[in-house]
Amino acid sequence: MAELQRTFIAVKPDGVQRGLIGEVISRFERRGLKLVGMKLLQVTKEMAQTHYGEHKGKPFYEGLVSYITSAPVLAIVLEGKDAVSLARQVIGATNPASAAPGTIRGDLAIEIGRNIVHGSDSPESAKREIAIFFQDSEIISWNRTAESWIAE
Ligand code: DAT
Ligand code: MG
Repeated sequence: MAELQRTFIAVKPDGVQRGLIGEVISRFERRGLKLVGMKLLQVTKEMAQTHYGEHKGKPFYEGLVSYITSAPVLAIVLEGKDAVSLARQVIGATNPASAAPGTIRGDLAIEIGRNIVHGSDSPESAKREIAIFFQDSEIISWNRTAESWIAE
């Protein structure tokens, strides 16, 4: 039985600057994932370092932190059965150059350092990342009347 999960998604500065916010949200909505949290924010260096802590020390780490803090980010929480892996499927492979057509990165990007969108890689990462970006009170539990047409 699929597990009800929440996942953290971010439209990164390149996606915001390129006017792709609507396009990205639309893909998750159309897939059937439910939006339960969303806000535009300027990510601080401290938040970026916490969020990307697992990559500290890697050659791309400093560039990654400066990229993610370079312009506003749209932070999103999605909910649904197996939401974490479903959202990763919608996003596509980390490097857009090898991401499948039909995915966000495969359709809209070409380089790994400008891959438009972040998605949590596990339910544990999702919990950790959501806590960096959202207060509990900013996550809205709501009843979607179309639910039974999306999931049995
Ligand atoms: P993902 O964003 O698909 O979860 P990740 O967690 O491995 O990928 O890496 C986080 C981000 O860091 C990724 O979206 C882009 C950047 N990145 C990862 N590997 C990289 C590399 N080899 N060179 C440059 N940037 C990289
Ligand atoms: Mg990751």
